Amino acid sequence: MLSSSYLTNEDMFFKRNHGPIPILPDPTTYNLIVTGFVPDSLSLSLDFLKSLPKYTVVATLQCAENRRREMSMRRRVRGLSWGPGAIGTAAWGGPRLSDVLKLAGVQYYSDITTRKGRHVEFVSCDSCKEEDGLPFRASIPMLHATTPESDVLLAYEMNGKVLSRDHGYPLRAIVPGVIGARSVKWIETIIISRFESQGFFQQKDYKMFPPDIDWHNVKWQSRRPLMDFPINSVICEPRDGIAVKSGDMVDLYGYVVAGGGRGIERVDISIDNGEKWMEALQLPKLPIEAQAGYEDDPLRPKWAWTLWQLKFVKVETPCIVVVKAVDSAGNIQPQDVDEIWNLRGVMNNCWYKIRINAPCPPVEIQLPPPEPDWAKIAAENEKRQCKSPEDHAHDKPPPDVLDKF
Ligand SMILES: Nc1nc2c(c(=O)[nH]1)N[C@H]1C(S)=C(S)[C@@H](COP(=O)(O)O)O[C@H]1N2
Ligand SMILES: [Mo]
Repeated sequence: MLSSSYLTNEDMFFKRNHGPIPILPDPTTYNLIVTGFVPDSLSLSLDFLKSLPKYTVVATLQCAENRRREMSMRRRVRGLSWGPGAIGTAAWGGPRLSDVLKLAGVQYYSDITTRKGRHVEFVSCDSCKEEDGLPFRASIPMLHATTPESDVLLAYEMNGKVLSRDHGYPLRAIVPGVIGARSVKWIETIIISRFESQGFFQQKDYKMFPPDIDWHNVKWQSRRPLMDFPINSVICEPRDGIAVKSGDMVDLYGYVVAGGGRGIERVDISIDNGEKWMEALQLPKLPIEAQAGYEDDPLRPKWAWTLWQLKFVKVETPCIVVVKAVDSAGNIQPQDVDEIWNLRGVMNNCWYKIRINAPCPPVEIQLPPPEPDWAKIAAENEKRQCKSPEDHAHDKPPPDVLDKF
């Protein structure tokens, strides 16, 4: 279903909440606080935020836990067992973070003379057990936050509608091209800080360790918080394990996504488990109705996935179908999940495979031999005036037969 429309409907859009959805702030009294190392602290009402220039950015939101299940099948990892559906694409609407920071006197990274404000932290109002009941928080570097081209939004709209409770009403950060954990929902405060967020999800989760590190020897401080998500591609249709007659055609559909605003160079498909490859067709980035605002730039939106297809593919079943993609920086997907296995089960982007089975051969049903109709046989024997078996007991073969032995 994910690959059936470019923008993901809300009812199909994944939700990832580390705590219960908070009681909604009253939109009439809600204020976004901007504070920390800023020349001017701000308190901004929702109406004021809506009066700022509104940008619509089509961006794919992807949890770093997407495809964790496949990683866990190789060697168990802790966490939710996500298939390839912890991803979705929406048109997000709201002011740019860089515009709001400008109002607080933060122009560019280099303008902050003391260089104290190096990170922009978003603080929510939910309550997460990992934070001992405190809110979810995350930060991005100042340069990322103040560069208008990075399209970081304070979104109050999703696919043209008011942001729903599940997705962060009244206001959430959207950090395009970056793992979902930095797109903080239900933002109450933005803190300009010298340090990156010290929150649990920035310091003790959403980091990637080498395959030989496990829970007994993990040193959380030794790794940086994950930001850009990797090049990733998935087959959405057909489903794993369907049965197709050998020599029949199948149509393949899926998504491909690159992190950090990188484009897609190629989507490779194999129907023989990676021996030979064909290139899939990348569908136009956006359906026409969603292209408003992007007419001048055919490469836009760089922040969203591309849907791909490869139709009329003749398969000799059973077979294994594989997809792997290359982004515009030449990054590729690793062949084997072992290369990227990590204890948190994040950033899984290994080759995506499905099996296509041959239909089971038809089973021939063996009917039991029919029971002889003894009454009928007896009646027929009667008609022929055959002797009963007992009557033959003392029969002797005719002499000419005996002679032959
Ligand atoms: N306040 C808050 N923001 C949050 C989270 C959360 O638990 N609390 N989860 C994060 C994670 S891990 C992801 S992947 C995305 C998911 O966004 P969605 O639920 O709108 O799909 O929200 C992020 N923002
Ligand atoms: Mo996430």
